[in-house]
Amino acid sequence: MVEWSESERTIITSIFSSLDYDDIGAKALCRCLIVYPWTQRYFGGYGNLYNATAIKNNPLIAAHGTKVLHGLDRAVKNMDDIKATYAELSVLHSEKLHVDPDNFKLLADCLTVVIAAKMGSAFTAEIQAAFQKFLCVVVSALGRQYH
Ligand code: HNI
Repeated sequence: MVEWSESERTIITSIFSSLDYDDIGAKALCRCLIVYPWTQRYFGGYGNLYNATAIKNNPLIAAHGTKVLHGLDRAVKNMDDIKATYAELSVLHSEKLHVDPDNFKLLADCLTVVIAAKMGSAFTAEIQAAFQKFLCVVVSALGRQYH
């Protein structure tokens, strides 16, 4: 089981409590689709993804970015059992959506970049370490039901 210090818990909760889900969610998903274009293959029904401008202006992508970020709320609220919290979501991504689990890490890294850009110098090394630890646990939990 993953151990969390009080300071890590405080950092994670405070990042999410002040988060603009629409802005950050859309930016993180857009960045992932632009920087790692092969991730676009899962969004074939989302309309125009022709280039970076099209992706950034696509309202379906923006809405899905918000949804993914809200998916992370569940991990924030259940930090001591992220594995069980994501069991169902992992099955969905594996068996129904057939998302390659390597992509979870790519999206997690895009989210880190977007949050770091937003927070600027407030994104200290300590905050980065806690945030990346959190996302690492999320990525691992989402990949648990793959076999
Ligand atoms: Ni993901 C659906 C959360 C990474 C492709 N995804 C969801 C839903 C949540 C979610 C929540 C909605 C489930 C439902 O409807 O019950 N996804 C997350 C989280 C991460 C993640 C927390 C990682 C941080 N998903 C990814 C990645 C991809 C991805 C990396 C592909 C590159 N997800 C999808 C697709 C759907 C999806 C595709 C279905 C979308 C739809 O329109 O139905």
